[in-house]
Amino acid sequence: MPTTPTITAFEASPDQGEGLARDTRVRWALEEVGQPYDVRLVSFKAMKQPAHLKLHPFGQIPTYEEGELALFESGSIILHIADTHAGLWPEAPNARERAITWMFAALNTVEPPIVELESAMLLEQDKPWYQARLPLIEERIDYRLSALSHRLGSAEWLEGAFSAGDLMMVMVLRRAEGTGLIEKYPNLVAYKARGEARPAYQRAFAAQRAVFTQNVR
Ligand code: GTB
Repeated sequence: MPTTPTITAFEASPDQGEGLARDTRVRWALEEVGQPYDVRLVSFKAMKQPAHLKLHPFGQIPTYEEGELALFESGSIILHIADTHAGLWPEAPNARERAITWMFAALNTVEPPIVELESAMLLEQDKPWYQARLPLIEERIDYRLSALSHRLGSAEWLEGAFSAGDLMMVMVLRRAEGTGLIEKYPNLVAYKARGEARPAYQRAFAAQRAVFTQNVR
């Protein structure tokens, strides 16, 4: 009997159901491959308690448990899901390796300056350097979005067929929504919309959204 995996997600996500926390990308991957899953919701306090720290040394979500296997880091979780199910690696030669490369690019090259911008906007608005620093971060994001836009060109997905690399990249682009930075690149806007239109994404989004709507009184 295959084990149903359990993931963790915020009990009360600060994004109020916008699907920006990193459990959504894991939910999306599970939906793409048709793998049912359970969710354990955790509070910010519980995340820092020993039981959760055993699963996630940095006291964060998401985590992934499947039988004896316990994982943290959304990238490693999605890699595992893609390796153990059909549907997230295209079939062309080297496609798995190319898709993994795009997963790393999303996590390691595109996402960091976007997260830096979020942090600055959230935590540094009252600092004297804020106004001067903002354009510097935006420039770094733009440099990466411009390169991504150039590489994608008029293609539907980054490596032919949809892959875990696209899943990760679309989720990272979502984090820059509303900054005006993606909007400069119509092909990236369309690429993100294509990802969001996938039925598996829609199911994942609805599932994380339900956590928020069911908690709202
Ligand atoms: N590198 C790890 C991964 O990819 O899994 C990063 C995990 C991570 O950042 N987890 C965050 C967390 O648990 C939630 S996703 N934070 C709690 C803590 O550190 O105490 C990041 C996130 C949080 C909230 C929003 N939001 O509200 O818009 C967006 C993204």
